[in-house]
Amino acid sequence: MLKPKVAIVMGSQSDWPTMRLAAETLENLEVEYEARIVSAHRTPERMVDFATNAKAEGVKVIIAGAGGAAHLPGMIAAMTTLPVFGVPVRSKALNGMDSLYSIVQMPGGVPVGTLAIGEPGAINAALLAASVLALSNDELDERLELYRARQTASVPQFPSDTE
Ligand code: RP5
Repeated sequence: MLKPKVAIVMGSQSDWPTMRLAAETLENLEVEYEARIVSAHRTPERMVDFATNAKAEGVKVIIAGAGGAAHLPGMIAAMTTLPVFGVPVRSKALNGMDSLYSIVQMPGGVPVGTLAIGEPGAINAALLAASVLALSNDELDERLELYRARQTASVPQFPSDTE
């Protein structure tokens, strides 16, 4: 059976409060996704199985979130040519700087599109995934245009003293 076109994977249940923002963003854009826990360290065989089969199963974009020694996005990217967007989850010890550095500095040849640390990164990973899919989906492209238009309309022209 074909999987949804976007796969959201994360290293731990503890990443879900962050990665849920990616899921919610995709839901708002009516993009089907599947979210699952795949750990590079604790479930390496699950990771290999996921990364090596994703393309054949119909996945078009992978969003991978992890924190700390965050090898997950890079390891997945090593095993597939699908676009991989990495979300550095904010860690307790180093506030996500470790996650960011673990994901962003891939050697030339194995790309991971690295997003911002934490929730903004999760939201933007979903928007990027939607942008990729919208290249061949006009209706989704219109929903993305609408998302941007609403965002623009929500910004007041002048600051207010009342929050
Ligand atoms: C990483 O270790 C996960 O991506 C998570 O961000 C971090 C901590 O995991 P837990 O100890 O909370 O399961 O693999």
